[in-house]
Amino acid sequence: MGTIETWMMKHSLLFAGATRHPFIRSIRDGTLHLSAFKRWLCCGLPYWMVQDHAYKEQDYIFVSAFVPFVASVLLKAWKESDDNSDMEIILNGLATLEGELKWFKNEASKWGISLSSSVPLKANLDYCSFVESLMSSDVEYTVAITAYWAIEAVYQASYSHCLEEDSNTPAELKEACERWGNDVFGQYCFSLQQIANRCLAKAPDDLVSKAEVVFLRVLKHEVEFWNMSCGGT
Ligand code: HMH
Repeated sequence: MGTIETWMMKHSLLFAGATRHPFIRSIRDGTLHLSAFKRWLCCGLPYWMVQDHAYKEQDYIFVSAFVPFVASVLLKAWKESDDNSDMEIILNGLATLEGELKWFKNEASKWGISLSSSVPLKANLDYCSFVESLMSSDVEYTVAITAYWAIEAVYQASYSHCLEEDSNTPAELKEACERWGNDVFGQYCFSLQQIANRCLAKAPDDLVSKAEVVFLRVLKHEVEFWNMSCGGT
């Protein structure tokens, strides 16, 4: 059993808190208010895509902070990894994010979302600052790859839950759920988990502890992101 699996057992309640949030439950049981979905969508939209309309809107920055973060993980893999295939895997993730950005833009127009009327929300800002802090060259590859895995894994586990046989997810939300809930993305998250496990197995105890703290902070930020999507701040 790898370090990640150990943490998943140790922190199973916290992981469930992030992946079985009321927001996700309400998608799954078909009771989500569409305004909440739109809010989530707005919040997930990339910053650069709406610069013309809403230059200072914070709602849109998560994915745009996440893309350079993944690029920073790629850079660290090149410098610090002992396995060449890590770079290919991370590069693949970056390429997928391009499609994600396009999808967000398309969804926004589909749902008639006005990008210029969004309000900056604190939870998103806080999450983005956290992601930005992880881009620093002082953050070790082991810690960064763990964070990358955790950020993706929460979405994968959350949205795949909405696609299970007994779910009642409304047809119009299925496409969104499939973005992160599909098996290929599940496999991708598993490959990130294996990289993280390999790095953690070689890391000294203090670095493993640092990565564990980062994992828990990702869970906390994800919960706050869902809270915000439900109508909080
Ligand atoms: C808030 N967490 C959030 N947004 C995302 N798009 C992901 C994780 C994964 O891509």
